[in-house]
Parts: sequence; C-alpha cells; structure tokens
Amino acid sequence: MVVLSQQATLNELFHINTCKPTSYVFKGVPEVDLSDPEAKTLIVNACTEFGFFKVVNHQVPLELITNLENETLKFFGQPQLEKEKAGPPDPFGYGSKIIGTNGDVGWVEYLLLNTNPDVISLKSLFLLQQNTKNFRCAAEEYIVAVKEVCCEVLELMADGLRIEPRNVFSRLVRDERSDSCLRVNHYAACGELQALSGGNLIGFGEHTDPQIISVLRSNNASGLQICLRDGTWVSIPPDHTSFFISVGDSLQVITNGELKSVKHRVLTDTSMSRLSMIYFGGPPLNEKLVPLPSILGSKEQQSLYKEFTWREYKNAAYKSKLAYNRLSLFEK
Ligand code: GA4
Repeated sequence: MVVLSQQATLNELFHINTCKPTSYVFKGVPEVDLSDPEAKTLIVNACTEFGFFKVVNHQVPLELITNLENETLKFFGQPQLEKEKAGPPDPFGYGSKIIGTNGDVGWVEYLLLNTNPDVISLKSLFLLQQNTKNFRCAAEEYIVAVKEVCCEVLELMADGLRIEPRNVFSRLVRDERSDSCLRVNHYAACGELQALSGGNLIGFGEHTDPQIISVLRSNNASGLQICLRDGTWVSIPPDHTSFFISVGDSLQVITNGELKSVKHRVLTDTSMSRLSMIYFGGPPLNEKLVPLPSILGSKEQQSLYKEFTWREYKNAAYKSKLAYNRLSLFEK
C-alpha cells in the first residue's frame, strides 16, 4: 500500500524524467596527479578526448572538504519549511526539484551560491544569518581552496596547449569580478521509487556547463554520468578523495572548439544519498568570449563563433532548457 506522503512523492515523480537503465561503468576516466611533470599533457589530452578528468593529489585537506559536507548535510537535514526560507532560487538560494526556470525538474534539492561577495542575492541573505554562520565559514574556506585547484588546472592547460601567458584562462577566474558560483546538490536515495518509476530516475538532467570549467567533489554515491564523444552514456565511479573536472562551454569558445564541453547528468542511487559540491569557474560578466588569437593563429583558423560577452551567453543559457545546445545560438 502506498502511504499518503509517498503518494505525494509519486505525483511529483510523475513529472521527473527517467532514462533507460545503463550500467556501463567507465574505467577509463583520465587521472591527473597535479605534481606529475606530465600533468599538462595529460590534462590537454583528457580535455580533447573527453572534456572530463579526475584530479588526484590536489593538496586540499580532506578535513576542509568534509567540514563543508557536514554543514551541508545539516542544512539539508532541516525541516522543509526551514530550508525554503533560503528559496526559491533567483537563481541563488535553495531549490527543490525545480531546476532553472524553463520547466526542468529532477530528483534533487540544492543550494546555489554566488562566490562573489559583492553580489548577494536576497534569497541567500538567509544563509548569512547567525544560524548558518558555520555553513558560510565552511563554504568560504572551501571556495578559496577549490578556486586554487581550478586555477592551477587552467594554468597547466595553458602550458599544455603552449599558450602564453600561462594565466590566459585562470585570470578570468582570479579576476575579482569573476562570475563564479558554488552549487551543492543533494540527491536523496530513491529506494523503491526507482522501481515504481520504471527506469533510472533523473536527478539532474543532461546538460553542459556554461562556464569555463567546473570542479566537482562528491561523496561515494554513484550517479554521475558523462556522454562520450560517440554519444554513449557511461557511469563515473565515485571517488570522494578526488575532484572531477569538466570543460564548460566558455572554454570551448575561447579555444575555438579545440577543447569541447562535456555533456553530463546525474541519475539517482537507490541505496545511498549523493551529495555533490561543484565550483563553476566563470569569467567576469563583461568579458568578451572570443577564441584566443594564439589558437587561431597557430592553425590559421577562423573563429567558429560570433562575438559575445559572458553576460550575453549567461542570459541566453538561463532562458534555455537544460538539455538545449546553447552554443548553437552563437555559432557562425
Ligand atoms: C548548469 C550549470 C550550473 O549548475 C548552473 C545551472 C543553471 C541553474 O541551475 O539555474 C541552469 C543550467 C546551469 C544551464 C541552463 C539553465 C541555467 C539551469 C537551466 C535550465 C547554475 C548554471 O550556471 O547553468
């Protein structure tokens, strides 16, 4: 018998998509040790082939990571009404099941935070209150550390592509006006709902990230899948000690398509809640996204894209559905 609360959940589920069960666990995720002298080459190869790789030996203390993880779990463990004081997302703040404003839904609840302290959304003001002080401190500490990993990876990437200066990419994220954000996603274990829904329940539907690069850390629950260049979806084995890096659309533009963004999605785990924290490294809003002259020059290429700013791209992205190929609007 389905009890009332479960009935409500089932009604919600009715709107959440499922996909064909896939069980192909990908063993070939490139692994990059940041202290390896070959790291720059491994990063470029991984970005060209997959737009995705794993960073090990990153020097971010596990304690700092688990501190934010614990604070986040405390936040998500509160009664629904309490959490909703930090929502609905505008796009920052707390959201549940509804992703963006264009009809996407998923089996997920989340907090989206701007990492630039000058841009405090009204909704996230709640998070600045006294009772969320520990959360805020943990998030601030985490952001400093993860931004460093992000910039180090971007600098190695420039080295690997033989582009100078080596901060061509990282300067966009280091800029004090950088439009970066932090997202924490909580995918509750879906248990028997999975079977009732008749397929794999979608936690977060397929999409590419609009920013330059994304740095993801999750607990040891499965769920993340990436789409390989041949269109096959594969599951990424979780690893709570490492960071997973994905190429975003903006990096694809700046490298004139040499590095391509990676389509990814999250399916829910039936037995274990998944918690992920993602840092999205973005450029300042007024930054023009154009292919680097050194990339165009080295191969005598024409730009594949029209000229536009990150603000224009972001606005277009936020008006689109998750799975939409947003870059197509800006191709020549
Ligand atoms: C995907 C990457 C980031 O999570 C995000 C997402 C944003 C949101 O959740 O509000 C978007 C999505 C993301 C791309 C298309 C639009 C906007 C939801 C959505 C349907 C915060 C971002 O920057 O773009």
